[in-house]
Amino acid sequence: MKISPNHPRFRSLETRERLVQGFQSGIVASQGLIAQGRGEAFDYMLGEVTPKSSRLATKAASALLLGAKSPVISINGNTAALVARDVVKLAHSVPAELEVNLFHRSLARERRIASLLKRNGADRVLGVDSKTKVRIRGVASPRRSVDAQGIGNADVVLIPLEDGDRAEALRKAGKAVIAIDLNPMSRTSLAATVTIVDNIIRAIPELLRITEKMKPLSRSRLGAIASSFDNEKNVARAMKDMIHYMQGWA
Ligand code: PTJ
Repeated sequence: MKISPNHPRFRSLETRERLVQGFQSGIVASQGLIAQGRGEAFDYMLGEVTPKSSRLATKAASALLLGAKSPVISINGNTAALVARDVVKLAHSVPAELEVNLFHRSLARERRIASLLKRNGADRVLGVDSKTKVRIRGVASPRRSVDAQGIGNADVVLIPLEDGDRAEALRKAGKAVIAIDLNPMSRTSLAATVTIVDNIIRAIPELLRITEKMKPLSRSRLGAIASSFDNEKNVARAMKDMIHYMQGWA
C-alpha cells in the first residue's frame, strides 16, 4: 500500500509497510510482525523520539565497536527489512562482519537476507554456510548455531531485536553485547553490556553517525568511554524517560 507522506503517522505506517513487504518477500518471519507491534507500544512511551539515555548508550556502543578486535553485527529478518542499507554502511565504517542469525530459522530466509545485504553493498555475509557453524552453550533456540569466524570468534556482538537467551549466553561466553531493544525491561536489555533503548530505524542511523565521528579517537579513549558506561543505570534512565513522557499526558 502506498502511504501518503502527509499522513500524520507516516513514519510508523511506512515502517509497518516495509515489514509487511519483507514478510511477503520471505525476509521477515510472521512473528516479526508481532514483535514490531510490541516495539511500537514502547516507542509510543518514548514519544517516538531518541531520548538522552539512548544517545549515551550509542556513544558507548560506538566505542565498543571501534575498540573491538573482531566485531560482528547479527542480522535477523526485521533488521534486514528495516535498515539493510545503514547496517551495511555501519559494517563498512567500523569495520565489522555481518552474520545472519535467525530465531525462526530457515535456509531459504537466511539466503534471501544475505542476498538483500549484498544488494545493499555488503562484501561478505556470514551465517549461511552450515559447514562453518559452531554452537554456543546455553541457547535453546536455533540461534545457538553461529559462524566460527563470525559470532563464534567475536569479542563484541551487536544484536538488534533479540531474545534474552542468546544475550545471556554471549555474555557468559565472555563477549561484550550491544542490544537495540525498545523494551527496557526485556531480558536482553538487562543482560547486555550496552543497551540502546530506541527504535532500530532511528538507532542504526545514529550509531552510524556517532561511529563515523568517533573514529579518530585513540584506543585508550575508546576503552575509557566504554568502561565508564553503566548499563543498569542507563536502562533505568530509559524507563524514567518513558515515565517522564507519559506524565506529560496525565
Ligand atoms: O528473523 P528472526 O527469525 O530472527 O526473528 C526476529 C524476531 C524479532 C521475530 C525475534 O527475534 C523475536 O521473536 O523477538 P522478540 O522476542 O519478540 O523480541 C523483540 C524485541 O525487540 C522486543 O523486546 C521488542 O520490544 C523489540 N522491538 C520490536 N520492534 C523493534 C524493537 N526494538 C527496536 N526497534 C524496533 N523496531
